[in-house]
Amino acid sequence: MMRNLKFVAGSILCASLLSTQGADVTGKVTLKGTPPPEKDLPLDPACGKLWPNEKPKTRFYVAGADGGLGDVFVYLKKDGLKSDVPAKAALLDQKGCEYVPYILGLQTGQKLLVRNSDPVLHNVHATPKVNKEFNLAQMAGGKDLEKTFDQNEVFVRFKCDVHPWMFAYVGVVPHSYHAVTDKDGKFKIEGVPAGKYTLVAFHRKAHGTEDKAVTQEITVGDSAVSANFTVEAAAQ
Ligand SMILES: [Cu+2]
Repeated sequence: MMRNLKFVAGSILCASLLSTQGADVTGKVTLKGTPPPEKDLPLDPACGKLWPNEKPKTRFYVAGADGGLGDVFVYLKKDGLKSDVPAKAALLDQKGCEYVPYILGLQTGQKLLVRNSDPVLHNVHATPKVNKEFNLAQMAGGKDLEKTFDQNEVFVRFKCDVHPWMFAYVGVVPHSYHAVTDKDGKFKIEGVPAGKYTLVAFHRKAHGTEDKAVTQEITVGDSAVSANFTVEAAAQ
């Protein structure tokens, strides 16, 4: 009898968790057209030493073998859509005199750590249009910078004032329903509450500005939703 009661209680708990956890939105972004060839980064000698073999190139279009497009910022848009600020910080690293990742999603109010993993000095310079600008030197081995942004802004550009080829773009949105496509163009946004949303796929180089991003209307229920996009390479 006791065992049955426990089983029933467990089932009810599972059912309630399911209804509040929401569904996943997954999909793939495919590149159409041929982007211009990537250019070598004009590394200085100190940074060049960090790349003894293959030299790094620009990361304007990161396309996978079967046409998947990486570094696309995919996120939900809906008036008033909010979620709890994640306790986990997002990380923007500097490695090999590049920002890693190149495209990063962040929630308003969420902690962003900026790390220097290089044996050289960097100068972390955020150049937002809406949020507050900052410009901070970060020594080799220096401790992580901790920053937050309190306004929505896609994207906040990061540059380095020591190395003029270093850039990163941080998409700041008011909720955690965002993702960046991996090198094969795949994305997954987890735990979306039931409802109707606009799903946005924004590629910095192909679209230029957020208003030119591709979108689709989706309805999320209890089960996973799949949504695919095609992004056309910008005219050369
Ligand atoms: Cu730098």
